[in-house]
Amino acid sequence: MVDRQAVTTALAQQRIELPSWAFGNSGTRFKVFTQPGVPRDPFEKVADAGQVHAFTGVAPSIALHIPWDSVEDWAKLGQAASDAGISLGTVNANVFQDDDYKLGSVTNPDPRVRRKALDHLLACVDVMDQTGSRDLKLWFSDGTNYPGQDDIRARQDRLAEALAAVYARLGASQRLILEYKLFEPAFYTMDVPDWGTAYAHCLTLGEKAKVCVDTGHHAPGTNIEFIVAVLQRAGKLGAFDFNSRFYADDDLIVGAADPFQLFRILFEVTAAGGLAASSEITFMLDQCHNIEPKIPGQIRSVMNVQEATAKALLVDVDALGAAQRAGDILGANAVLMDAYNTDVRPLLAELRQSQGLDPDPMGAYARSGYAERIVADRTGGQQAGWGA
Ligand code: LRH
Ligand code: MN
Ligand code: MN
Repeated sequence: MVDRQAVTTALAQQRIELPSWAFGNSGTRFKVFTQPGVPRDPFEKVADAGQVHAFTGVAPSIALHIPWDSVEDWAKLGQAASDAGISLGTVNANVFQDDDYKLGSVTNPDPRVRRKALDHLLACVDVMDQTGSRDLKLWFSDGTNYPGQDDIRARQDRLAEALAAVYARLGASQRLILEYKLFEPAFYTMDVPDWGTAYAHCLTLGEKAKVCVDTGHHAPGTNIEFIVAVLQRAGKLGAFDFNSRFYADDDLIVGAADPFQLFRILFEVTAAGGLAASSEITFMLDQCHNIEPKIPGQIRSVMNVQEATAKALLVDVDALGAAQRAGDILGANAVLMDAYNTDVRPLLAELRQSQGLDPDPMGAYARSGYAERIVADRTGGQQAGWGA
């Protein structure tokens, strides 16, 4: 039997972190479509993220990307976040937008470039000291395009050296979260292409190093929930970057392309206790809204994660365990599918009402007039970060 009260409590405690870059203009390498009313600076991104939290109640922090979100006075940005009802979250480093990094950042054959990249990563920890952020998320665009271009093992050595230096700089409650990506921008080798490489580095580094699973960073057909289960079992699942993909790193709204996959991932997480208050997993979105409006895009994303989580929590794990022990293949599968096929929207609407929120976050935001206000007040919106 599923304990409905426990499901509601778990859903009420869920925390989803929003990416600052979801609020800025973005696009593909072909075209960035600008939208009226988008933020002109990090303060306005924080304000917009606050709206997503105000209408959903489960998105109380915003991840920053440095230098896209660099400000003179971090305390002032922290204050703006708290005024908007949220806090500053994960710091994402950026060593992928500089001509110097053509042959890599921390894995570059040139020691001068490696030093420059490492200095940026260390500066990001300085930022964390000021923002109070727990996590430093590292994604490296480093890799090679042609066989023989560079020494694969030497690049791993350089990577390990940089990671060790960053790790040594972390405070007692700070963590290093290493993100992997199969391909792009490098096409022959990426230096951190998969969870195995990320895991191996994190294992060497120690307890404060964990892996980030970006759902868009796998080959088509990859069983992501299996990766999640293995990492979580090893105590090495530090964060998710949630998004949807049809082809590659599409960064579409999470749960839009394949809601069943999102359910399967969240079932592994919840079954292993990953939603508990003591859980060390950060549930972050990593998306852009190239053609759809951004704040509603984020609200929809948060709701999609909530719906998949609710379904995952509704799995009758006792019945599932009994069927599994009995070797009842179809029975076990039916238990899982029963939960997936449940319409959880009324349950979530009730939860919101009990929290003093509108049961319909999308409608409530549309009615709030905020979208019209920012269009009137803001001119010359900022690009999300890349391609500018
Ligand atoms: C790389 C990535 C990484 C970056 C973000 C903007 O594809 O997923 O997390 O920081 O996109
Ligand atoms: Mn990512
Ligand atoms: Mn990505």
